Amino acid sequence: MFSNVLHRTRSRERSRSKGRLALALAAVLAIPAFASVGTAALAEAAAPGPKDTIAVLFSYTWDAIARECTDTLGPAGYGYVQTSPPQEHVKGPQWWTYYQPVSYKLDSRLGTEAEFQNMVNTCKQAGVGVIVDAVINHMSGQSAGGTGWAGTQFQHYDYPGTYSSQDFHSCRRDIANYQDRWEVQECNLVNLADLNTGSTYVQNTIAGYLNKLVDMGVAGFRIDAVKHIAASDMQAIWSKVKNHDSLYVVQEVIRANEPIQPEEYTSVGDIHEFAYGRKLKEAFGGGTINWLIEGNGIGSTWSGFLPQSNAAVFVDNHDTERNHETLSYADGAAYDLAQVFTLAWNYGSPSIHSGYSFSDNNAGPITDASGAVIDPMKGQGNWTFKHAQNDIMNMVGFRNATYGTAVTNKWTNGSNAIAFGRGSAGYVAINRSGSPISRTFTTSLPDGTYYNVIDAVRTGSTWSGPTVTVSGGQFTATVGANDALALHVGAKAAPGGGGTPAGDDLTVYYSTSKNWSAYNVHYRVGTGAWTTAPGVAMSAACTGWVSKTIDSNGESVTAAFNNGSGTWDNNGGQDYAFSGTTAAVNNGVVTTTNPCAAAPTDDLTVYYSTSKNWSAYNVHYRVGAGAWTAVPGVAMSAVCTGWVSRTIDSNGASVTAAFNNGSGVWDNNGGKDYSFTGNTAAVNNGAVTTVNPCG
Ligand code: ARE
Repeated sequence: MFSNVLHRTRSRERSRSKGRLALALAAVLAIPAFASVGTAALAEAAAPGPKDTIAVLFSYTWDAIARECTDTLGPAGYGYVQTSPPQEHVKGPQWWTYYQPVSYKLDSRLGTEAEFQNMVNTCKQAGVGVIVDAVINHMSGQSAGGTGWAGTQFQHYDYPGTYSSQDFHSCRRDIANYQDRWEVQECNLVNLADLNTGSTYVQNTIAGYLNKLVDMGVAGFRIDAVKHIAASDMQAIWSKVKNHDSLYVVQEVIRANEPIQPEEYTSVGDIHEFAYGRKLKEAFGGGTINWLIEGNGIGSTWSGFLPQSNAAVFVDNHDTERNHETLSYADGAAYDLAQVFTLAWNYGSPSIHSGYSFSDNNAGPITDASGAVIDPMKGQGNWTFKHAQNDIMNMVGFRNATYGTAVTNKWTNGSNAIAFGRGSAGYVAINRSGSPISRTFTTSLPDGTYYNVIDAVRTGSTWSGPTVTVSGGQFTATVGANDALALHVGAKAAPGGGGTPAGDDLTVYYSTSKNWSAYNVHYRVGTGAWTTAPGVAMSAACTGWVSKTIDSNGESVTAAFNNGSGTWDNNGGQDYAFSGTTAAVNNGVVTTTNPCAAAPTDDLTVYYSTSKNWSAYNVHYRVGAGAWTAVPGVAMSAVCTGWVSRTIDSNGASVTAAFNNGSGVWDNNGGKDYSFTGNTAAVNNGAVTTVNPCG
């Protein structure tokens, strides 16, 4: 049983803040309410940054999110993953139980605190920040009380150890009239016990919960139901959160013809622009999409849309996929094309919803007998895995490759097909009609062959699949019915694209002295994600060696080798660390020499007669118009009786040279220097031949 006695002493602030009274008054007087909120003491919260896509892994367990960060989200370039609410919640089979907190213990049917911490760490390692869905407006909606997931016994307005009756607003009936600001912010949303967020104790308790998550390393929050928290209260809470300027925040204020508007909350962070998702349903779910990009196109210049700097967007979220306010996974191609559009367009920071299919709006995710959610796996149960769908995943890469560029080269057919570029970095064409469209598209892309990332598949840095060739900025292609085509500079087949090794790649050679039947390299670049074990196959390079070229971008590579059947060489448990462009591993010994280098054919070997009887011979030279060696140049060594030689890496270019004894005695061909081409030059008393004197 819970206790009715005061279980803690503290000072409470019971009165509403003056700001809230002013707001309530403003509402009564029909003054545009957000005009009276005044200046927030807060600096603008962090922008999401160039990797601004959030994967919303709805109802995923912490363990499954950790796995997805490593396997799909990190490699695809998602900047964030949003979790469902992690705190202790009421019990029940419905999905929405975790929107009814009963304590701030990190113990839920999605995982334990230890699993949560592991997820945060793993995602961070994969370059993905964790965003927590924070339910801070209310506690449970259980009029009869109950026992929470982690065993906390509670009553509707009493949560021992966290809140008691005085911590809730006194209205204690449901919101009936959304036109009444006071009612929306002080009465109960669907019977959910409404916290008195004007009280210092409540603010400190909420901030304590958020700060615990910040200490665990989360990157930001989605603030649930913030319309029901006065903006001034939200600002006060946010001012108590550590490092809040470095966190990414997105708030849920559903835009409606009501007094409380999203614009009131911009000082805390971004807000979801619901109008965006509604318009996408109208366009992709209806007949025409051309109007989405005409003029300035959908975004901040449209009336009733948040400014670019505050907008977060989605095609759908977990509420709208159920209430049909937007499209959802159930809309098939219309939905996928809307996701492609959202990732290619430049309005707001996008969230990609990924949950499970359902026919009953209340149906929860698949659980075990205890009610704990079973780790979602691709292809199992009813999970959609939208975040890992090839076109969506590759469009996250498109978005990252085109970040910061303007929309260019717009085209529409006047109804259901559109195309546009993102500066000289990308180009997308979307066909929402029932027939294919063939045409010549004009882009600002550099010439070259590009993968169509809608259909092409990326494995590490290697692409395979359909390509188009851009020439003079144009390409001709057919975009299938209800299909799309997207090109970007990060997925070029040639020249210099992801499909060909670049100058900053690392080629790793591994000796076949172990006689394994297969060789794999399992690796990560810098602090990026590890490949999925066993890693990638190495292929025969030359006798005794296999190799693999890794797109390391000049960064260090950590690696281990294996035979694909569980036999590993991980350098005695330390892994191997490589840098530069070449590494060769043979029985634990690492060198930076290419063991397969063919005998050089474009070098020059210069021979010099020892008839001068110098005690040392040096050649001072330059290749082509390159730099001279430092005086006295490089030493030549005895090669056969009467001759010294030196091989110069001339790459087939001409070499200009002079010889000396290292002590100031020079042979510079009478002041003219010597000039050599080809592979062999021999100098004897001023005479030059191209014959090897050592035969
Ligand atoms: C469930 C039951 C209720 C029951 C309650 C308490 O469905 O019948 O009374 O439990 O026992 C989610 C589910 C709810 C669920 C709740 C608690 O969607 O069904 O209730 O969890 O478990 C308003 C809010 C907005 C809110 C939506 C749903 O302004 O903030 O309603 N959205 C968030 C989340 C939801 C979540 C909650 C808030 C609660 O995204 O998933 O609820 O934490 C107009 C207004 C909008 C209003 C909308 C719908 O458009 O402009 O402001 O949204 O109508 O009423």
